[in-house]
Amino acid sequence: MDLSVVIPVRNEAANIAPLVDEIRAALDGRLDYEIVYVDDGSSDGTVAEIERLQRGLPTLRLVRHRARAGQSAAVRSGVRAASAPWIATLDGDGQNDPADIPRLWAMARAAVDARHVLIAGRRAKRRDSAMKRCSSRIANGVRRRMLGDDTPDTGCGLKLFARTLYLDLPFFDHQHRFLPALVIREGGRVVSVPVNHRPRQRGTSNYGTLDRLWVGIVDLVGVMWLKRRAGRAVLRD
Ligand SMILES: Nc1nc2c(ncn2[C@@H]2O[C@H](COP(=O)(O)OP(=O)(O)O)[C@@H](O)[C@H]2O)c(=O)[nH]1
Ligand SMILES: [Mg+2]
Repeated sequence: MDLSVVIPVRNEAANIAPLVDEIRAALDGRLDYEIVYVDDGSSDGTVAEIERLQRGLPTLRLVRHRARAGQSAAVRSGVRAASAPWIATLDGDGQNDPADIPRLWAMARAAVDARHVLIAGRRAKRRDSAMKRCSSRIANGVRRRMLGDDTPDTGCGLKLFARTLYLDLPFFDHQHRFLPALVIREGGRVVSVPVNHRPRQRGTSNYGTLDRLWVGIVDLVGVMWLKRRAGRAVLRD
């Protein structure tokens, strides 16, 4: 198997079937892949919908958390459960376009140090509310300056990386918003790629704006500390 597409979901019942169709349209016949949904205590029938689709699609997998642990914990559980050495993450609400995955895959395959590279989607034309776009632009600017991660958009859910690279990273809640800085801290590098972005068609966002602001500041200080205390060892050949 080449690739595991890991999708964290919370209350995305109406988005499961359309997204699975799009992933199949983008990857069938091109890659040997599986889809790994990670559900976090959804209450809207998300699990039943995935189980319904599993009957016709053995490469569709479901990992479940007993209680809500958050988007980052869901990504982590999905990567841990993944069968393939390469991972593509995708939001489950249809805002990320699976048609972009083959291009990220080709870039990873072309990189000499591919196992140490994070291919990060950059939402070229962001399709969110003005409030979200504005707060995200400010957050990206501050984070980029404070962490020097040279990544214009770390919040895009579409990313591709080696499973081993991700599992080496320190974990904390909301880690998924700091993957570029954490990969660079491990001696890796980040390639930002312009990708499509679409408005959410169904369901509602799991996030407000201010709830991410406060925890974002605390985490930023935390990652600055992690970076300062990296003490990374480079093995002698
Ligand atoms: N498992 C899990 N997934 C989550 C959680 N919060 C958000 N997600 C998923 O993460 C993706 C992005 O979240 P979304 O609500 O669209 O955030 P937004 O795009 O920033 O408004 C979607 O697939 C959500 O279902 C959570 O607490 N647990
Ligand atoms: Mg969304």
